[in-house]
Amino acid sequence: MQTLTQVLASQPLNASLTQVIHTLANSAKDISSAVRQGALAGVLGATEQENVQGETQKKLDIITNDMLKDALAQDSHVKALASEEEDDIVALNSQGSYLVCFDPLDGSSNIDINSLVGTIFSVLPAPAGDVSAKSFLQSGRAQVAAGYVLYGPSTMLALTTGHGVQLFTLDPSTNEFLLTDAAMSISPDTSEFAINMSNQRFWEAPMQSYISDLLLGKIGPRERNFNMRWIAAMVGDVHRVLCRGGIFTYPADNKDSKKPFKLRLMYEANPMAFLVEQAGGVASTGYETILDIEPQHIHERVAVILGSANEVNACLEYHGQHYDDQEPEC
Ligand code: AFP
Repeated sequence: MQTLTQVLASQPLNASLTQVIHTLANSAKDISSAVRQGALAGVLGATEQENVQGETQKKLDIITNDMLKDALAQDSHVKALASEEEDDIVALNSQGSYLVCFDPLDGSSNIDINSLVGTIFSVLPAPAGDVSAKSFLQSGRAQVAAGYVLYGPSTMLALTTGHGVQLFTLDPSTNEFLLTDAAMSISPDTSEFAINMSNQRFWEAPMQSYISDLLLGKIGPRERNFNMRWIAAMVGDVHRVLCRGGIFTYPADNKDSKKPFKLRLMYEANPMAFLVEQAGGVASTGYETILDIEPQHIHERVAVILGSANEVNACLEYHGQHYDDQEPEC
């Protein structure tokens, strides 16, 4: 089996980007050990702190954020980072060629129940000159690499540099990431959807009718039954979609008028959309392609509908009907 080093060497990447990917992968190995320690290392539970999202930070959120920050600070190719757990960007090496956005521990509310969590990362080119939050405001199309590390029964790295999606499994005996799928591909059709159904009454009309038609199954307009899965960690749900197809969505909702969207663009939606498109899938907000969004803020949130191309397009047709009738709610 090929190692991560061998696979990266076979791709047309410059040495500095290869180094940044190795820095992220090596830091993820350390995070994997910390997550596996869990209660034994006294790292479960919450702190008294809140992050910029207004969410109580779990101990491991902070520990893993600091591990990634320290690792990236030592990589001369990284000019700055943006993290879900950091209010503002963190300037690192002024001569660096890359910016890194990450969610250090996605799904952290799963930590205390020993369920799936992961690290999501996105690598952007660093503009010349002084770095600021504005430097990060590039569309997802500008990403030069993206991926996630899933801390599950196996620790797995899914990576794209724009040459398809490669999946690696961490070999505990050598602590090496070994290639276990050279070209992940999302089946165009699916009968499996992932959504947090408890928000149903708050969704916009197009999503209400799309999901209710799925639930009607054989007796409804889709004329087949559907299954549902919800891991409450995007990294786990997207991994399932990459492995066996499916549609994952966290749509707009009016539960809190000040926060119509849940998922963050820069370090959740964009990296996952890059992976999904590279694997032959589709990633949309319902009204625009995620990778084409011009970000306005490093912690911007968006609606996400991604996965099997034909099923996402079926969902978008419902939005198209709604969209044709009136301007989409912003
Ligand atoms: P946490 O990291 O706070 O657990 O949130 C995870 C997440 O951002 C994303 O990974 C999940 O898909 C989504 O939130 C789950 O949201 P619900 O808790 O509303 O189901």
